[in-house]
Amino acid sequence: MSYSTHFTHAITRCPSASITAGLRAVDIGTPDLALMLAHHAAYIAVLKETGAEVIELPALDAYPDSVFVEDTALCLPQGAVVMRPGAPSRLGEAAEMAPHLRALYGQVLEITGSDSFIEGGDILVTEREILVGRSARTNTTGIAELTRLVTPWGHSVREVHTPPGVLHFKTDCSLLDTETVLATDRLAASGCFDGYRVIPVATGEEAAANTIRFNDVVLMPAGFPRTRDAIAAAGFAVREIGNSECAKLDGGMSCLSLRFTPKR
Ligand code: CIR
Repeated sequence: MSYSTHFTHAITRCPSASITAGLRAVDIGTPDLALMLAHHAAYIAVLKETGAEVIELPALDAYPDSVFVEDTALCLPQGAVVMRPGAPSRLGEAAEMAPHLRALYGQVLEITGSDSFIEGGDILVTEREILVGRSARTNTTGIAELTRLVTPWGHSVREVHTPPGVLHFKTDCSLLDTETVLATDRLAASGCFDGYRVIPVATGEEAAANTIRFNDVVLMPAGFPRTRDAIAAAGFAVREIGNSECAKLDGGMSCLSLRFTPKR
């Protein structure tokens, strides 16, 4: 089974009432907690439908963005690496995640360098390599430290670029199967997916790029019919999830979970 698409476990965290103070590049409105909770529940239900065990962590009021658990860690078959988020208000979220990973994994490493910054949203794991996009949240020092940690596990890391003005590398792409990525034209134009099959996100639907392949389904944000049809036409089972509230905080499908098969 492919470790980049198939998982026995996921970790999520309930959105907190403090989500209204979450980070955002542009203020397009305050997220509605009740609606976000409903979307979050639908998301978790689909993960569970695939047979995975979902560990649902309680809300953390002290961290408005803590629902976006993906940024706190990188989970690989051999172990997990606790990240060092580049957003100062999010640094403490990684330490909150570490004990939950230690309970599941035999090996949990940490990014520790005071100059190292790296968030999970900038990391795309494919079956052959780990792509890490430099961004406003992830720097070369952080990428170099990650590389040192995961090379002994047999992984190769490739540093790539996140398009200017885009929060994370995976804001603009996702892995659909071991050879296929969904990507915006502005990202694919950089050539970073040469050698992969690329399904382009429909023009004007760039916010649909952040999907997740989770076991036999692709979860994608609702409201992007041309991209949905393109993914379905390529043979994937698509499940649409409301994402209007997370989108106000630049969040999408991948941000809401850590997906992995832990090894003891
Ligand atoms: C942030 O700016 O950090 C959050 N409002 C959104 C994080 C989204 N995470 C992700 O794409 N992995």
